[in-house]
Amino acid sequence: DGGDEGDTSVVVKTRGRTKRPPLYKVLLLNDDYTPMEFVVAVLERFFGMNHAQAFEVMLTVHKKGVAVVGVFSHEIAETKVAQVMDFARRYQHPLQCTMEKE
Ligand code: NFA
Repeated sequence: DGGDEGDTSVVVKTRGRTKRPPLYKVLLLNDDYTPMEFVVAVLERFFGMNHAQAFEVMLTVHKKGVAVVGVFSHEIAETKVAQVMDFARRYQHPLQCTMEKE
């Protein structure tokens, strides 16, 4: 009886180093024209901040020129940047949002 069960073996890799995917900072840039309330609305809508947090971060961008508004995977960061840029364009504000590897 040769048996017809076939090979049920499983390949197991024994590698110790697992590379975590890189994270990306999403940055909001100051400009002279975008209304403060619009920036606050952006931070509430796309970055899940409450009004007080959003106002505080908006003021940081206003005073320092730039601030990190979140840290995400590449795909989520790209989506956030696109959402902010689309929203700003729709209301014809020059607000800029970018991402950079952490
Ligand atoms: N500097 C803008 C103003 O005075 C406000 C602003 C804050 C714009 C943060 C962009 C980012 N209306």
